[in-house]
Amino acid sequence: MNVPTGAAVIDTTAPTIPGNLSSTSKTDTSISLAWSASSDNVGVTGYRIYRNGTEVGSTSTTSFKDTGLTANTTYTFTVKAIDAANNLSGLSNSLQVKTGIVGALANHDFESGNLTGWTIVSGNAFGAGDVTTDVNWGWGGPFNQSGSYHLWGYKDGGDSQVGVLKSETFTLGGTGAIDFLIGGGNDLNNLYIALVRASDGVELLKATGSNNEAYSRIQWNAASYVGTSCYIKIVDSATGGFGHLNVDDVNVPVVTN
Ligand SMILES: [Ca+2]
Ligand SMILES: [Ca+2]
Ligand SMILES: [Ca+2]
Repeated sequence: MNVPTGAAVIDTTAPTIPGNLSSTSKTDTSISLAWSASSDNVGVTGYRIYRNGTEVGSTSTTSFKDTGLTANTTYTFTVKAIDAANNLSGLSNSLQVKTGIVGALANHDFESGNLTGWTIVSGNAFGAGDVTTDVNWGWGGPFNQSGSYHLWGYKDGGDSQVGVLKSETFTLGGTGAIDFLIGGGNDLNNLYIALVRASDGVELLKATGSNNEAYSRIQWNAASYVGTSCYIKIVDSATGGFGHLNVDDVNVPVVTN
């Protein structure tokens, strides 16, 4: 290139149009987007993201999370690439995405009278025979369960059984506030309920009982995991005295379409 010394090279060539704009995940209040990179004669410096035609953010990467949205609402997204000389590409493909709504975990209160919505991962500590309407445990009471049915791990098989039960897999929504009733033995290593990240099985939050058959309510702040695919896991690896767990009314804000 023959450029006079001291003269600026003026770049007037815009980047190529970003391709394949798609949604990678969503909650009731956010939508995550991704697209394929643009190219440019000098270099792409970033991307501008438009929601319903209004710019809502920019990024130097090829993904963006739009937040603060309204549940159950359809939004239209487009993206443009930009270079160092502020040349803007044309608009990407237009993508319509509807935010989710927040619902309850399937059979979160065991009011079906069985383990519908839950999966026995291993063992027999938790079975349909443990879902009971009992209000007393035989030598005392009451449990103070929610509604009629609850999961009394001792009911069918006593303390000696071990096993693992899990809920459906869900995307955590709302504010990430989770609460549930728990009773039974106190052993955080062997008797616990956990919020588990589905992608790698990591237990994000855990709680155990307090050596009391009656229920206590536990509250978790899982705000930092909103948008994450998770499930609830209930574990009994204990076989001795108070080697069981009781669970009911597992309130989780779950994103549904
Ligand atoms: Ca350029
Ligand atoms: Ca119940
Ligand atoms: Ca047990």
